[in-house]
Amino acid sequence: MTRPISTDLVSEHNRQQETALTADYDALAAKLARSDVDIEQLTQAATGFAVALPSWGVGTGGTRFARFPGPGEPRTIFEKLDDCAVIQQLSQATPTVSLHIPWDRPTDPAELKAFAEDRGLAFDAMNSNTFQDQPDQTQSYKYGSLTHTSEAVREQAIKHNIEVIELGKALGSKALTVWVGDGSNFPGQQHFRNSFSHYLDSAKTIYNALPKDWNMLLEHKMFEPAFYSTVIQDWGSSYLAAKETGERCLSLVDLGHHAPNVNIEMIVARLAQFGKLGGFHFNDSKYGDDDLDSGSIDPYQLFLVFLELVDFKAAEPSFAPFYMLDQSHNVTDPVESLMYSAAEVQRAFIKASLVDRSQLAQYQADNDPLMAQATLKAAFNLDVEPILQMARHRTGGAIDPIATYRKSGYRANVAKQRPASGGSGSGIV
Ligand SMILES: [Mn+2]
Repeated sequence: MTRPISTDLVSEHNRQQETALTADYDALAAKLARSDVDIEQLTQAATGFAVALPSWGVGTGGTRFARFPGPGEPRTIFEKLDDCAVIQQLSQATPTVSLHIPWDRPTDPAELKAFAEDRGLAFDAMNSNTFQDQPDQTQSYKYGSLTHTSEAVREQAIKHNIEVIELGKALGSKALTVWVGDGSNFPGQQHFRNSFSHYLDSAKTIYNALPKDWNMLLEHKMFEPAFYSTVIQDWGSSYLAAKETGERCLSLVDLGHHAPNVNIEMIVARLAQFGKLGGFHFNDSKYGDDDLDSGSIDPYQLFLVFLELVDFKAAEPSFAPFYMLDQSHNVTDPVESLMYSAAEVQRAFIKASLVDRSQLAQYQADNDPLMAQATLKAAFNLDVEPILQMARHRTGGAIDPIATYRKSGYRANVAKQRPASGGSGSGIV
């Protein structure tokens, strides 16, 4: 297997921190044992946790105003996978990559699959793109795609999604994520019911091309690029569309795609309860769809989302949603942001797993709100870093991924090999 970072360097870095880690881990184990919690079970849970990397996330993103590319940006899907391999090697929490077509369209899927496997990577959900025009296409998506008033445009968009499924089959993917920017900027511009009907018809046609062991994930977003109405704007529209489309068609929740202050964890609970929660795009935001790093603004919200996921998984062991990071890195090294974010998502999962469920149920039954929330806070306030560090250490990752990465000089090396170009397909989805 190709290891982008010297394993000697990783081992050496880990050796320097091993004594401190052992002391911290033992202390935490003793603390948890006093509450009858076995630290080893949590470490195993951390080891088994995985979140997919967005291929578009390893390039520098941007805003509507500007993009400031960093050194050594990946220019091809192969270079993107090289960067993803670094993240996986050091973090041990990101074994899969979510591709975006056409940005990542391979000329030879078998070659790409072998290249990924050699770097310890597999492919997660495939993403289609009908929110921008490609040079070779005959119809324009300026006024919509799957919901367009013109049948020819809708057919072109459907055909593209089916092509993405075919590519995904060759790559070993098991899901198609569909997001459309379709909507309107003026009241009266679009007939609400007709556009939604077009969406349902298009989604059903795509669904019929889906292999039996695949899921179709519908991503909703409140606004942008359409600023008055968006066809799949909220979880209600997403749920209705998923329900109408078919059993294996599920809703995907992107944490940034909601109105400010919306109770996202309750949306998660609702969709899960009715069997329609299929996946996540993790990121964080302050004002809108900011695509900031996961857990950077509101780690408590991330924890509360995982509280619902862990609770539902306990009730329905077959529950296995697709987890993906979906962030735009404007001012950081994307490799560092993705390693840090993967750990933040993993941390929220471990903290949610720590909550004393039976105690919480008792406080809920007793109508004791103060102690109910204190039960959540007791888990949230606990520093579980030694668990994450130990999980990485035992699986060949880095105890401190960022420090090890910086020491490796990877970014400076690729900057020499990858002269600045116009930039590859990266940005905000
Ligand atoms: Mn997204």
